Amino acid sequence: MEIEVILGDITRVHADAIVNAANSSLLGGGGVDGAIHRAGGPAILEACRMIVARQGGCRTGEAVITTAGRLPAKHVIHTVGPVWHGGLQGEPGLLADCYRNSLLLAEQHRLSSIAFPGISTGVYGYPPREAVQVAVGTVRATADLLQCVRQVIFVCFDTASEAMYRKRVG
Ligand code: AR6
Repeated sequence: MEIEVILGDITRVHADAIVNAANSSLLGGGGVDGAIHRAGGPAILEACRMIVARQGGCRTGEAVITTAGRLPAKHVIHTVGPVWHGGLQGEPGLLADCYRNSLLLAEQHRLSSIAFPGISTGVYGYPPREAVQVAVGTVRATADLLQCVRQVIFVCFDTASEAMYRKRVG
């Protein structure tokens, strides 16, 4: 599997799926979630509403897939990261679940490329360095289970997190 690190806006990434750092309502919010819904248009929210009607939202650590609307990506995988409460309330395991479940969902849909933002590292307050460790570690640990998914792209929104990812990815 190829792991790539880029600096930029995930809404502009041409991948089979981009991952959204959503909340459990799936009905939008700020940060990367707001940017994805703004750029992708109403089709994404409409698809999220159908999922909410069917299963009542999305729990922390889980992932669901929708259309990407007008985005250059083909699909959006929405996952809900943990809110950081100091690290002793299961946050690392829940963050790892987000990456693993997103990758497995991409695999189920036979997608070959997937782009991740730094889930939980914005308003949810997860310390970036620890989050990078979980992100890269979980992608590597899940690689053996994946046949279709060949390319994972970490999309960094600032140069500080880009440096952290590059150090880990090597
Ligand atoms: N492209 C790539 N990365 C981005 C972009 C972008 N366009 N915009 C922000 N980031 P956050 P969370 C980075 O707060 O912490 C929402 O309201 C940002 O710099 O978007 O998981 C949801 O609805 C940060 O590193 O997500 C939830 O309520 C990372 O994306 C809540 O925020 C994640 O920041 C989720 O909080």
